[in-house]
Amino acid sequence: MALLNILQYPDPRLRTVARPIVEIDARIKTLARDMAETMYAAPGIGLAATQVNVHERLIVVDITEDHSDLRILINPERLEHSPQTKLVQEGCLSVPGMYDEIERPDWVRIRAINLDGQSIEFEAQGLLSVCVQHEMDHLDGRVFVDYLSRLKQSRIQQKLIKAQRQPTDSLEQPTRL
Ligand code: GNR
Ligand code: NI
Repeated sequence: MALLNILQYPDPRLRTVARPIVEIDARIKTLARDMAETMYAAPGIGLAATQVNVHERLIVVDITEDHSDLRILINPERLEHSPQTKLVQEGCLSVPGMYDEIERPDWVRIRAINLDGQSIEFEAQGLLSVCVQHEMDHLDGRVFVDYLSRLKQSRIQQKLIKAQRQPTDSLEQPTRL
């Protein structure tokens, strides 16, 4: 088991579009387990392989507090989504300390492959829906801040670049944009 390094916005590698996984071998199984461990340690409710600089279509999600509903999703696809949208506050492990409301479809129907190579389908709503959509965006090189105004995006970049120079600075307190 290993904790993986998480890329920080605005790292250009977060823009990479991930490739589909064609074989679930030992490397993919180890990656999935290391990603789950990294997500729980952060702590976070989801993690995309893109964030650990592996550009293959794998995400892990667990929105429970007791770590009882880990989903490892390979090549996830959105089959259907509700016409109605919802505004939910999001954050991202690659954009530490920054939170803002993002509008997304309220529910989604997802198809993916699990670690045993089986095709699975499920409907998600609420926080699970938000999280799965947020992770699938990472696989396509998108970060939640892309949905915010240019002004908010430049404020976030300034804060994170400043914090990277002065690691003790400013990220202690959550920033409402
Ligand atoms: O831990 C996370 N919390 C979260 C909260 C609201 C909406 C999305 C998320 S995902 C985030 C972890 C992360 O950055 N995954 O890519
Ligand atoms: Ni994220």
